Amino acid sequence: MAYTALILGDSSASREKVAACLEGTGLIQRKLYCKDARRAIRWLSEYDIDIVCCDWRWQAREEIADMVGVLRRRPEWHDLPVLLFTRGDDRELWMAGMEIGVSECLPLELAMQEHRVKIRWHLKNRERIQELHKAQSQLARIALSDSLTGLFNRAYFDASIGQEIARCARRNLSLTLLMVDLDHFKTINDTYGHLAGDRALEAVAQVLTAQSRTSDTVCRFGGEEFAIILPETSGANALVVAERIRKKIAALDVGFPLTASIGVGSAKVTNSLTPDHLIAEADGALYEAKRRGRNRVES
Ligand code: GH3
Ligand code: MG
Ligand code: MG
Ligand code: MG
Repeated sequence: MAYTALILGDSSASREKVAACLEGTGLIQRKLYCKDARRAIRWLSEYDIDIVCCDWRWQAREEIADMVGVLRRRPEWHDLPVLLFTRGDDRELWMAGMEIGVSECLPLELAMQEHRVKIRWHLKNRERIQELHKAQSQLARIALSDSLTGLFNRAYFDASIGQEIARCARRNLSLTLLMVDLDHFKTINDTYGHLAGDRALEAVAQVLTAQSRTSDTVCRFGGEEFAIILPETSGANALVVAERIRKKIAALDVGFPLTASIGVGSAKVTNSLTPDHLIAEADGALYEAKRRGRNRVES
């Protein structure tokens, strides 16, 4: 593996010394140099940097402390190795460095073999942490999505409806919830089989995703019921969206006729609005759509 290092030092002599140290490890392929911490932060956001190496002098401590503080507060840099190179093994200086969040303090004069071992450990450690993060976000995604349709699942819906209500309440906005329920789906399963039913659910999910905005949250609420949260959307605008969805579902070719009924629940959001309130409103409208013959939108 070849890594990129960012070398921070306020004189070219000090930067050269640090560079020579890194050179000797044989691990670093690319080196970027900079003189001040502000530029270091800019370069960290522009380049793919694996390790930061600073020349630590007591005079530069505040600047370095600020930079490390910024790095440790940002998730993307939280685990970035930051090494401080010092002249001699000044334990006081090292403790100060570790206190502000640096990964390791090394004397510039240390034997190259030891530098190499320590630097490699930090680079590998970061890779391990990044792999864990990746696995963690994959698990989170699985936990919150529906495996058949790829839509968000009920758990995600429950978490986000409350958040959306709070957000819209702060800004005094409208919020709409669409409840989409497929018509006579039990008969469809009984007639064409559950696998054909599953394919229909997938096709409907695609319609819902295609017809909604990125700010909308499309969820599989349960079985053959879907919920769409439309933030900052009035009931009148949502009716247009719902009608478009209804038509697109009816126009799908899944091998048999397929229609949906849609209930629209809308509210100008206040702090007293609860998720149950909005769900009950959309459910009531959905019930009305079913009662009036299905393949309809009601609000
Ligand atoms: P209505 O028009 O009143 O909504 O009638 P319906 O038959 O759709 O209503 P009901 O709620 O009685 O039936 C829903 C059916 O959806 C029953 C269940 O077998 C089916 N279903 C739920 N989840 C799935 C699924 O994951 N795959 C398949 N194929 N069918 C499902
Ligand atoms: Mg149902
Ligand atoms: Mg149904
Ligand atoms: Mg039913």
